[in-house]
Amino acid sequence: MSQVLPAEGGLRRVIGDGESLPDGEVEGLGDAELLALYRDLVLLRTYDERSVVYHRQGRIGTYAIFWNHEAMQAGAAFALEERDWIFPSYRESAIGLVRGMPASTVLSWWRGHPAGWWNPEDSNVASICVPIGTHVPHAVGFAWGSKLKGEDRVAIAFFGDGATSEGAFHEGATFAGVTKAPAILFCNNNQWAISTPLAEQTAAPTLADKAIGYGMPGLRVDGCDVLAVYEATRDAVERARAGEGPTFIEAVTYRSAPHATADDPSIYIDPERVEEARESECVGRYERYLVRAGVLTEETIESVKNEALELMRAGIAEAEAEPPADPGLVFEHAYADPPATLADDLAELRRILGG
Ligand SMILES: Cc1ncc(C[n+]2csc(CCOP(=O)(O)OP(=O)(O)O)c2C)c(N)n1
Ligand SMILES: [Mg+2]
Repeated sequence: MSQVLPAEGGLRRVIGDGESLPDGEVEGLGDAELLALYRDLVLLRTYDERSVVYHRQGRIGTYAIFWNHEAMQAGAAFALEERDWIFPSYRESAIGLVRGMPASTVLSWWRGHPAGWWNPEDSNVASICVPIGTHVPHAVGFAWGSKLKGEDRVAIAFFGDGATSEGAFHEGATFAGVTKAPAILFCNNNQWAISTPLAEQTAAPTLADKAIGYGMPGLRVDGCDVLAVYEATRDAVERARAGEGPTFIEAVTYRSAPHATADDPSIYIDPERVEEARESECVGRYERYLVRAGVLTEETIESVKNEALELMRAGIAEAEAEPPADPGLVFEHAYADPPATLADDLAELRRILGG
């Protein structure tokens, strides 16, 4: 049996600071790939920033902000092939965009409209999981099933630091280790589970330390360094494809926006840490890296950002042009045998809504 070593200690890093910290390189990534990754980052950032505005304007519902989580999402997804499956949490709600999912679909999801219920098989992106950690066993089961069927597919589950305290995470990770499923357990360690800090989540020195208990390697990476995230995920994908089983990746960042639009973090978070995190946010960090490397010009920056903004404008227009959903859908799939009172309740709801 292969030996599983203790988790990595330090954080993997590729991008320098333009001063004392030198820039590294990722083997196999040419200018075209580096720019494609930049486009993905900007697309996600633009989606996120516009969504907060749309929420404030009352055009979408409560929204889980992922500002400064884009490097984890874009970097990890970039290491996958289209045939590989992504199991997102609410924090990765828009990750389908990097697979070509229309912005209107994700915006419709946040509008609570059925146009946001995508078919997972269209882009190999599972439904957004709101219960914490319950999609970890889904992803692992999917990966194990793919392995049994002889398919060459990897499944990645994204979840937070808080999810590692959940039973579902433990069950999924145990299963992944035992079945040697081609799965990647990708933990966005933003150090908060709403208002619960990491120190109250675990007494383990690092979350990656948990991996050895499940018989899988634990990698630790700077979650704001898109290239380091990409490289670590690529390593995990290679292991999975080689039949060596799952990998746990802990991507470390510090949550630098509210948990969601309904949250007021000022009463619990450390504002200095937030300021620090915002100063070295992941999109600007990669942008400066590419400019230093001579891969990105001011002109390209502007056109990539304008393209993303245009996509969002078209996306919200399309989402808002959807005819209102039938309120009966709320009840349609809830009961095999609807209680007698439900018809009256629905009639009352239709009356209130003026339908
Ligand atoms: C099973 C379950 N318990 C509680 C909640 C309420 N809840 C929503 S988000 C959240 C915090 C999760 O934190 P973390 O896993 O670190 O992910 P993050 O939001 O930081 O990305 C909690 C407890 C839930 N959605 N599901
Ligand atoms: Mg968290």
